[in-house]
Amino acid sequence: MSYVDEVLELVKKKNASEPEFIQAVTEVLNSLRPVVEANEELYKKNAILERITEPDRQFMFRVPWVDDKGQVQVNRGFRVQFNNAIGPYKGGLRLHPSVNLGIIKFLGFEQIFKNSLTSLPIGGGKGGSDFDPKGKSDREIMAFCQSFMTELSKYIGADVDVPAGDIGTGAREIGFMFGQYKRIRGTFEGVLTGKGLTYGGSLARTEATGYGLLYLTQELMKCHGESMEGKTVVVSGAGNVAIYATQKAQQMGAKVVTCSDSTGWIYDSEGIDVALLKEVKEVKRARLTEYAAARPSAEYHEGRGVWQIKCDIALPCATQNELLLEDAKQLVANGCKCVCEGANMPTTIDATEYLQQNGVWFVGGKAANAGGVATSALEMSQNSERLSWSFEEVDAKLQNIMVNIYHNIDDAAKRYGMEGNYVAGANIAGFEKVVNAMLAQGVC
Ligand code: NDP
Ligand code: 2IT
Repeated sequence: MSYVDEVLELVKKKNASEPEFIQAVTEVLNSLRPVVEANEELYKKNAILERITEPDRQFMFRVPWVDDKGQVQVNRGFRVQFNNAIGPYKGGLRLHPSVNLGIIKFLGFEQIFKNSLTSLPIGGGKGGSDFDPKGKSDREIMAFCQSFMTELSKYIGADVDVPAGDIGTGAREIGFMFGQYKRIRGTFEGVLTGKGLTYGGSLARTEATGYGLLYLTQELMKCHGESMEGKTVVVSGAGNVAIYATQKAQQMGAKVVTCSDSTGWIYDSEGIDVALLKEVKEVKRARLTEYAAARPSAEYHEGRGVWQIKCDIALPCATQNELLLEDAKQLVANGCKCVCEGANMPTTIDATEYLQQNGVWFVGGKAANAGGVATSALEMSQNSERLSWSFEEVDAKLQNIMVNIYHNIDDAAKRYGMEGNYVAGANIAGFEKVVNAMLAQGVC
């Protein structure tokens, strides 16, 4: 049995109740086969694959808080510190009822490779809670965030582990958590990214994941002799990533005709009105039915369905496993040329393979959505030098990073005879840097 297969079996056995983690590891290890085969003896002797698939440590803790009725509620908090070979642990905090250890581990594992691809010195980590922010008052959100940070503050620090936003965690939650960290630890430091602009946040961090996704997509199109101008784009999600992906795609001359949330989706034949979407989702925190009610060109549908809309480019920006094999078939049948992932692992493995086999240019989230964490690392740099850069400066760095990521993953795929397989290219390019650092640092 090959070394990759041995470790895959081990991971499946040791983490049998964590399907998303197994899915993420399977995708990565399968695509690393040529690299591992070329270095099998060295990697095996040093247990590189066993070490990279086992978190450095994982914290699980009780998060008690009091709701508006005076009732004590209890949630479960998580932080997984996966690998710090190339820098402090870095990754978001997800607040969603579906959160469990396996989900946080899959996200933390992916973060190792993504963060390596940014070319900046950040390791991989992730955290969150099964807390549901929907329908909670600002006071309840604050009570939860303060309790969550009371425990989390023991394990993080500006040079140790730097959390940020993810699903359900935006500027409001980061603000409450930062305040509590400062109060408990007594230090004003860059312990979180995605902070408000008046207390150490970076310009362009809010926009960075969505904008970065489009900078990479544009470069991919350009390298295939195409442009974004006049293209029809289908986006899923209606949160931070989806909103700024839609905005940038439209600035590039494309027409984005869909968005979706956890209850339904919108088809807007005139193109999504970003200002209205922001008002509905960022200000009112309401459902997409309110978007449809305010916009005559929009149709609202219950459930899921954006992938049935004819498009040139599809950008899944909501959550994991939201683009299935049947959706991939529909996209191919409708002539879709390109799929770039704004979300983490939104496409199932069989759907990914179907898209690749049918000539769709497919870039996975580790490369395509790396602009968010890259800009978080730029926020860390600004905090360290106690300076703030202009929007244009940060945005220019972000563009440069995303264009470089595209060329690095393209080159890595070519080096191993897999031209056009950007999934393999991203996993290989991300892995190479981490493995070199692990080997240099000895057994740890
Ligand atoms: P938000 O919470 O801002 O938005 C998430 C969106 O996805 C919402 O519209 C939400 O619907 C929808 N959604 C969430 N869960 C589900 C579900 N189970 N089924 C259907 N729809 C769902 O999160 P982000 O935009 O920040 O994150 C989106 C994705 O991008 C995630 O995979 C995240 O890990 C990834 N990502 C985020 C980065 C960032 O910087 N924020 C960076 C890199 C990746 P509703 O409005 O009803 O809640
Ligand atoms: O998945 C991700 O890369 C994020 N949620 C952003 C992490 C970060 O530290 O900015």
